[in-house]
Amino acid sequence: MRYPQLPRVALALSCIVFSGPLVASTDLERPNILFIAIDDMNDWTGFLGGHPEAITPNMDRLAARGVNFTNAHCSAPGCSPSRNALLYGKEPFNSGYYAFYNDERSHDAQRAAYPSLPTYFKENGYRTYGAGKIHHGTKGHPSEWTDFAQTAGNEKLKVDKAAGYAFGEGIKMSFAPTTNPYDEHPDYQVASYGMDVLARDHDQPFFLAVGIVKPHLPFICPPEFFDLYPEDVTPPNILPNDLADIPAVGQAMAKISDDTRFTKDEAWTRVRRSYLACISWADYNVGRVLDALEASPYVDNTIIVLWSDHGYGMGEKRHFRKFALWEETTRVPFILLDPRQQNTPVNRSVGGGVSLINIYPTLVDLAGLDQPGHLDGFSLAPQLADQNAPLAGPAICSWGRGNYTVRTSSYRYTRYFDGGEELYAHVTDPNEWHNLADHPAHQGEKQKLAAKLPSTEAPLVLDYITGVRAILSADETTRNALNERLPK
Ligand SMILES: [Ca+2]
Ligand SMILES: [Ca+2]
Repeated sequence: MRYPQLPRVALALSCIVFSGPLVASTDLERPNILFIAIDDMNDWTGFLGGHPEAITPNMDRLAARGVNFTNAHCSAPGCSPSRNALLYGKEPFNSGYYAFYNDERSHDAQRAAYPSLPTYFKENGYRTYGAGKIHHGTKGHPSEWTDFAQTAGNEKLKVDKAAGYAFGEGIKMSFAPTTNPYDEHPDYQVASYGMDVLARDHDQPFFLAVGIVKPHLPFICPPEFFDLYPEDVTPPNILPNDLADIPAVGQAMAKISDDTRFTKDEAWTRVRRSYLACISWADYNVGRVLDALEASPYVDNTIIVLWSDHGYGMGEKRHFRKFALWEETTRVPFILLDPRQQNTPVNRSVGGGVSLINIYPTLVDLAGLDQPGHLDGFSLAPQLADQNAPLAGPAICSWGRGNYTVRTSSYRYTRYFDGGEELYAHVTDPNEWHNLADHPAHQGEKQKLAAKLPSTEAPLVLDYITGVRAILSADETTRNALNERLPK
């Protein structure tokens, strides 16, 4: 599908033919990196197939050309811990950054301990450019960036409330079309900055980070993107009593008050349609950057990585948003493309459980740099060469200290800090409806998966602990009980 009513959408990326001899990377100029971060995008994309009506032609084309990691998962289902893990290359259970850290001091502490991904490239001869949401927050730190663009926030945006839905008065919980011109939207500006950098002459390799913020709340974007979708978008598959077999900590993560307000307002369909519209808006802006790369002299020597910091619940298990350890919230879009690879077939995908923690070592590897000693994860270069190459480790996701889930090609196993467990067999139960943790026939598999969970845990770094609060949001009795058992 395309965006027929939009002025400029066609992408010729799928038509590009890469030609030339196969040359070892050490013989080439170092590759540039185009690093596209997306915020809160779950699998409701064409290339992941999580929603039948999702319209994402630009990312779909990128996925078809590169390697589509169809079973990719964040290190933590929250912006701050997910991005900290990815950008510093340390799992939360090794860094202690399990939770939300808005305070700049936490970055100072991490920077002192190990170089971030852009810092490492900068220290190794790259010019680093960024805009939008790369770390949690939209300010760039001078130690990391050659240049970091300041772009707009949501403050200028106006919404057509009559054409959508809003919960409360503020803009944060708005689900409606905007009335502003495109260029007043943050993501349009972020993409424009990326296009500008790609139009320049570069005499050094570059690392360009483009941080798209939609589909993060508020679910607002130009009306043309709402018009792509029917009023009655298809709801996800939901089992009414799905939460019943989930242990207490998991139930608390569901935050069913979020579900209740939309149910009461009969707003779920509008919320989901707005989310899909924002996904297409994000895709449109990603497409503008990909167009610019394709039109540049750098197209044959620029590695592209596209990822989202975590997934999103849309009413499954009575859960909305992130902050939980289920498939909807941990699974993310993740695409890698190395254009230096020759004669590779299109539509390659890797179905094994893969973590975003691997992005740092992978980019370092593909750029031919030395691996920093502090990194968790491993390079996915073997999977780029051969989609069936075995993976060197599992995908682990943490939410708060002591709560972990592991995802393999066919199972998810979760264990909470109080010992509560979930086990899902994805081959027969892709919606994770039936918790098999206590089922006698699955104890062997459960033990094997449990052995993959972290055997040591860094102490929780305490300064701003939204992550811990998130598991304290059930009813008061549960909350008090959980509070007693929280890791100190
Ligand atoms: Ca996020
Ligand atoms: Ca269930």
